[in-house]
Amino acid sequence: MPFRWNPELKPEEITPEEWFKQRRRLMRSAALVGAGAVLGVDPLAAMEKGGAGLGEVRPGVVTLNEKQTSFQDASGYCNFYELGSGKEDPARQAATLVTRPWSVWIDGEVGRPGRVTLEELLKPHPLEERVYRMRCVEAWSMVIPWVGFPLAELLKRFEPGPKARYVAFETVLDPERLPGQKRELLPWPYREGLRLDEAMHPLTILAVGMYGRVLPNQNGAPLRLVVPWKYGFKSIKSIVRISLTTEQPVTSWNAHAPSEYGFYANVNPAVSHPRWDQSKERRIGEFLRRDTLPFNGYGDQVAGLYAGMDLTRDF
Ligand SMILES: Nc1nc2c(c(=O)[nH]1)N[C@H]1C(S)=C(S)[C@@H](COP(=O)(O)O)O[C@H]1N2
Ligand SMILES: [Mo]
Repeated sequence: MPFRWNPELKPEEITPEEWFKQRRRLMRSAALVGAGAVLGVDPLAAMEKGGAGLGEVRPGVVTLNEKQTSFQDASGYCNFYELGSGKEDPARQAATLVTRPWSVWIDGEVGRPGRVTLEELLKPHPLEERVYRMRCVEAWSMVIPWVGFPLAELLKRFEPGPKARYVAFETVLDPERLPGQKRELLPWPYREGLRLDEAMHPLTILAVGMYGRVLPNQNGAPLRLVVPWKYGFKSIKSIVRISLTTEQPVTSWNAHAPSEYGFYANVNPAVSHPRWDQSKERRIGEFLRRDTLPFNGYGDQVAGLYAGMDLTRDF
């Protein structure tokens, strides 16, 4: 059963334009008084106000000595089919995605299933910055400083049961907020899945921000997955449901075109895609293409998860 947006969760009496104005005000006062003083140290408070900042963000354990993609490119060149299939559509249509109030269902094989508000979900988890390489199956890549926390920490809180083997994720299903869902581009809601050990891997994070600020809607606000050794489509946006399952979950791209998009979707220069060469990539903002690395360069950390598997078959 797909998770339908529950209309009983009354949106606050606040329109996207008001959000925007409020945010501008906040940014202006932040510039005058100093960000710390205005935004405070509570990331939730800052987010609730629609603030541009996230409050306190720790430097992450994972960083990269590579040039970061500009914020403008990372927030302007997006894949988010629910907000249009062109790369610039999501940024243009971002305001239709109202992200407050927001809650997430955690269900399936967990000891403590239930619905939690975004605020409750984030409260126990300190935010940190992680600079990750991201590689889209369309052969472009970016380097993005995400702000988030390990998915493993969240899953542990809800106590995965002994039968849990996979984690399934769903994006909000609401054609008013995500008008692309009025067209049959993909089976909606957008769904993704990971094996439990992939989900628990310390590189796998849930992001609520990037470049030190709250995630722009087009990048998957208010909560998205980031799995840096897999093709971009695994990093599902605007999550409203996380289910622990025994069976391998259905994923939207795999259901749409199984010969093109596998369940694993590990970045692999040796396995070609019918439409895009996976051996090279164009880093957004650069001219010359560069070689794509196995597991997107994270092989030392993650290759062990796939020991004994044939990755040309389980692509
Ligand atoms: N819900 C949802 N999540 C999604 C997508 C989408 O269309 N819908 N696109 C995916 C793809 S193909 C990529 S490459 C990344 C892009 O993330 P970005 O736009 O923040 O760079 O988001 C992924 N997550
Ligand atoms: Mo992608």
